[in-house]
Amino acid sequence: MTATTIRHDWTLEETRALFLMPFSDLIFKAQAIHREHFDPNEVQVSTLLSIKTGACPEDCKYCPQSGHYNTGLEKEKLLEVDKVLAEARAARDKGASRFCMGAAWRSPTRKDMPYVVDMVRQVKSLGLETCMTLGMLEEEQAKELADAGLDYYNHNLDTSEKYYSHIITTRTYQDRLTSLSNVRKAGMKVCCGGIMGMGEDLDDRAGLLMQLASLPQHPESVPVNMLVKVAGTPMEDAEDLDPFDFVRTIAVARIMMPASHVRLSAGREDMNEQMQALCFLAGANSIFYGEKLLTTANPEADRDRELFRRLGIRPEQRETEHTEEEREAVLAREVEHERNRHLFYDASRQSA
Ligand code: SAM
Ligand code: DTB
Ligand code: SF4
Repeated sequence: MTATTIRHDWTLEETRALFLMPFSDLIFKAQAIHREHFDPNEVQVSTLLSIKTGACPEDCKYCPQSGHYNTGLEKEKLLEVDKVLAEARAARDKGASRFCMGAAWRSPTRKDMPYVVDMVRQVKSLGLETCMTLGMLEEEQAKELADAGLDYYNHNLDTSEKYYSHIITTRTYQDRLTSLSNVRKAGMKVCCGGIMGMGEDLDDRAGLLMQLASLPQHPESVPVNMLVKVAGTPMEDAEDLDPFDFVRTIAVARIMMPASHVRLSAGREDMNEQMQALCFLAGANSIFYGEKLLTTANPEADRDRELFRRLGIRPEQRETEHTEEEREAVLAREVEHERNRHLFYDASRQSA
């Protein structure tokens, strides 16, 4: 069987027509395309950590971390690298292949950069794939992160261009596209998707997927989030989206971006197992694993392990599986790095 061609020229009419297909036909089509590109019984597993929580200057109406709303969230400073490393090790030992670090920033400042660059280097040296989501990025910043070994950068478009101003006013759609382009220019992989259930209509869901599929290169990872309604945000009473419309969004994403990982992202805590199984059937092949997303709850790891067992799903192995020799080299690099860090800190203490 020849694999479906990767297209970048989907029209709104074509995308809308996919959304309007009879449900069974849509799922069948998505699953058939899924099987051309992926093992249908493998799901990629990432773990998330909030490295800087709350007090964000942006006004994203869905977000518990925006400083514009009172959500009762305890704000935190940028975590120390050692704490991040301990969490990354624990995630790796529980089976995550990618570690995603998120900060409640509009964009990283000049002062923040050396810290996050150090984090990338050290998390990477554990043999994990690395991902960060730090807000908007300048070209130079993207390059610095790429040079440190950052594999993925997450920056979502969130919704259609048409609906965007109902959700965020402190930065534009174009700002987001520019950051995405900077990430690509620096040679990193792109993780970009959106949120469903924010009061958008079918054309907005279609418009978002069309934007993503018309990027010069499809994002390697497409997170499809179901809105987590957090008390205190303007979206706390948003009307529930029909769960089948969420599944349809996953199926259409799979059809339009056949070679990308589609992530069943936020919102799983409020979904039953049958709904999650439908999402996998529609072509989702990535999840966040671990009890917490950034600030809100995610299913317990045990529950996910049990779900995978019941569905016969295996966690996807890291893209670059390490041989014993490579693992030793990674370990040696880690030890060397630790040693250098201590020498550096000892020296700076002596000169202080
Ligand atoms: N501040 C950075 C930014 O906005 O790019 C990074 C962190 S931000 C929390 C990452 C993404 O989380 C957002 O783009 C949004 O898609 C998702 N998100 C935030 N709050 C959410 C919620 N309540 N429900 C679902 N997704 C949410
Ligand atoms: C994405 O699309 N979803 C994740 C990740 N990228 C960074 C974040 C979801 C956050 C949900 C709300 C919270 O836990 O604060
Ligand atoms: Fe800030 Fe990101 Fe939340 Fe928007 S989504 S308020 S930029 S943390």
